[in-house]
Amino acid sequence: MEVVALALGSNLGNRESIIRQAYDKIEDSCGRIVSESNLYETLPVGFYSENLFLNTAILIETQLSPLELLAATRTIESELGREKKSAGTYESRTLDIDIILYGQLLYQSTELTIPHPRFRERRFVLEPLNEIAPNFTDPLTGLSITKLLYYLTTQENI
Ligand code: PH2
Ligand code: MG
Ligand code: MG
Repeated sequence: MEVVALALGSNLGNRESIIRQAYDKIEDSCGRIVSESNLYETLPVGFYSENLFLNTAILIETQLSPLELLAATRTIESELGREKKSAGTYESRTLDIDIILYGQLLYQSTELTIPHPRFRERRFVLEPLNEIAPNFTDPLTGLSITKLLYYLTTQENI
């Protein structure tokens, strides 16, 4: 059993309802949700859209391996209306579920990197995660979520 941090984002459709439905499906196919952040409304980062995101973070306990978890979350994304993405660029989506941390595991393959390679630069991930797991350690840097958020904030103000 591992404790895993997932980040969810939606900027198309009934965002809150989609996220709540995703929670139900995650409990059915991935594992028990042990904690949920509030919903954060955020501007799209890395691409232009008029549709704001709702972002959240959750902690789950799972028996699934990283690749099994990736497959399960991809299935939930497509069940909740996510369409195949065009290569290379970000676009609006009904639901994105990203695996951020998987216990203290470092994992790399062609399909998946854990910890998520860009989460340390993303306020829309760190802020919700800091609400529910401030002391979760990033195994790559050895820093807590609170410290990563603090460093991101100081960087933004240079
Ligand atoms: N996800 C992205 C790219 N940009 N911006 C916000 N605000 N929230 C997201 O979840 C998000 C994003 C890639 O998955
Ligand atoms: Mg993402
Ligand atoms: Mg994703």
